[in-house]
Formats: sequence, structure tokens, C-alpha cells
Amino acid sequence: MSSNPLRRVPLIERYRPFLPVSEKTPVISLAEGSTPLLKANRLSERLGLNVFLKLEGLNPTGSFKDRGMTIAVSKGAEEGATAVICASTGNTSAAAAAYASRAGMRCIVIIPKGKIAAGKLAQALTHGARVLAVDGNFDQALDLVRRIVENYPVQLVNSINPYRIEGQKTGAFEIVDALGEAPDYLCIPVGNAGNITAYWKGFREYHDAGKCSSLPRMTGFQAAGAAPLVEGHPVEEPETIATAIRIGNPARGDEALAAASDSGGLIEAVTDEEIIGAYRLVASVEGTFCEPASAASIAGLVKKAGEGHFKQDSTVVCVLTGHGLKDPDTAISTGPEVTSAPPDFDQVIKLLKL
Ligand code: AN7
Repeated sequence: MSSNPLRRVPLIERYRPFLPVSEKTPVISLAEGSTPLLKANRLSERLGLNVFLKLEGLNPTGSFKDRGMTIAVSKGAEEGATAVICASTGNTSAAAAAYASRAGMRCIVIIPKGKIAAGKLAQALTHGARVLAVDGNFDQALDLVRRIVENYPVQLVNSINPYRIEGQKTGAFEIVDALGEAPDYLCIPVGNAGNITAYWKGFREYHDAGKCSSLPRMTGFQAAGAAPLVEGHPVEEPETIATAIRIGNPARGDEALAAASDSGGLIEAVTDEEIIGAYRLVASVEGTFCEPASAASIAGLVKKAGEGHFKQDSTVVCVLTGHGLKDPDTAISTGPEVTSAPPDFDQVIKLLKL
């Protein structure tokens, strides 16, 4: 392993003993992981907590999916796969397309028509994926993909693939490595429920390895219009502005509920209004631009803090799962108006009210 600090070491190399890889596994990497854990000074002060933001948007394709995809595609390559497939609300397709191109594999993605943020679609298309948009939601797209892989030799890279979970659990390792201990709470958005499952596995494995002496309470947040784990049954027509988590029947729902209850945590819903409020708050007071789904963790933090849920001065890590640039349309449509101005000094000064 290189000690050059400018070299981002592939996640597989950094956490090799914890991962299902051997010398025979080709390492398909884009130098993922090693994302910053940023202290959110103003949120911390405002809420009376020690809040940290895990900036997963700084992964190579702009979301946490890269952690899972490096393992899923590397293991696929080891097993001789020549094509990968996924259903996606966007970020999985971007990561699958990027890692497949890196591995010299074909990539097929099935997305819900009209419900993918522009940046994610741009990524999948530019990396050369075959993109199919179905007139339906994510859950229907995933059903199609499950049937395709039962009948055709294409590797599934959705988070029902256990290698995805193995990769994504390294987010928990990095948080413990950065803090020197587990946080008291982890706030995380929940869609198909792979990531909360992965983090909980990661914290437990690190605890068993003696790397931390406690475990965080897993605090997951779904969007209110797509909250099957809160309602206790699948949602037929999930709807939310946070398209990444517009999922009505999460594949790992049971594991997510177990993570919440085993850790003494919870899974609750936050409204679109709360999500957009949190999205703008974290961007305006912490300089951190995440996508709307990611802001569900901040919305949940603010809501639960308001209810007095967290013990004073607790350490809370919010996972910001994807970069704000993924979804420029939502940023612009929910943002303030742009003021037009003539190219005239006096009028510009007047408009700026300086
Ligand atoms: C930014 O890309 O499901 O609970 O197909 O993109 O592990 O599903 C994305 C999910 C949170 C939820 N934040 O994670 C997909 C997809 C962002 C996301 C989630 C997603 P899971």
C-alpha cells in the first residue's frame, strides 16, 4: 500500500481483511471511499449536539453507491461476468455504468421513466450504459431485473447482491476510524434499505474486531410519501421530491427494521417540505450541497432534535449519501428567483441594495 497521501487508495486495498476478496480478485476501482467526515459547526451549536456530515457525494460518481459497486463489479469480473444490470432511481445506475466501463463490461439499467435526476441519467448515458425507462416505479423495475437475471447470464448489481452490502459497510469503518469511536447516533436516509443494513453490519464487525467499544443507534428516515417501513406495508404508488428514495417495497426492509430495533434506534418519516427545508439549511449554513434524498437525514436530525430525542452533546453522524449536483432541477425549482439586470453599474448597485 502506498503511503503517498495524494493517492486515494482503493477501498478494497484499505479494508481488504474485512472484505470477501482474495489475490485472485481483480480490483476494479475508481479510488472510491476515504470521504470527509465534516464537523457541522453551526448545526451542532444550534442543536446542542456534535453533528458530523459524512460526505458521500465526494465519491467518484457522486454517491455512496461506489463503495458497493467496486466490490460487486470486482467480484463479477472474478466470476467471469461480461455484463451487469440494475434497476435504479439513478445513483446505482450511474455507479454501475461507471464501474462496468472501467471493467470493460456491458451495463444495462432499468429506470422509472421521468423520475431520475438529470445528473444521474447523464452519467449512465455517458458511461455507455443501455438505458431502459419503464412506465412504472422503481419496485416494478426491480421486479423486471430479478426476472431477467434468473433467465440470462447478466450479473445483478442492485443491493440485493450481498457484495454491495460488503462494500457499503466500509462507510461505517471510516466513521469509526475518523472519530476514534462509534458515534452515538447515525442518521441515514432509507430507500431500498441496503445502506442502513450495510452500515449496521459495518459497525458490528468493527466492534467485534475491537475497533470501537460501543454501537450507534441506527436512525433511519424515509420520505413520507414513500415510507413503507413506517407504515408497516408496501406503498403501491410511492411519491416524493427525493426521487432517489421513491421506493415503495424495499428489498432489505426487514434488515433495516432489525438494525433500528437491535440498535435501539428508529425508522421514521420526514415530509418533502422538511426534506427541502433541510436541503437548503445544510447548503446555506454548512456549505454542503447534497441531493434531496440525502437531506432526509438532516431533516430527521432537526425533527428529532426538536422533540428532544438526542441526549445533549451526543455525537451524531448524518450520512449525506449523494452530491447536490446530481439533481440541478430540484435545486433551481425550489430555490430563490434569479434577478435579471442590465449591464449597467448604477442599476446593478441599486438592485443589489448595497
Ligand atoms: C442519494 O440508485 O436505490 O436505502 O437505485 O441514491 O440503500 O436504497 C438509491 C438510493 C439514499 C437510499 N440516498 O439508499 C438507486 C437507489 C441516495 C440514494 C438512498 C439512495 P438505500
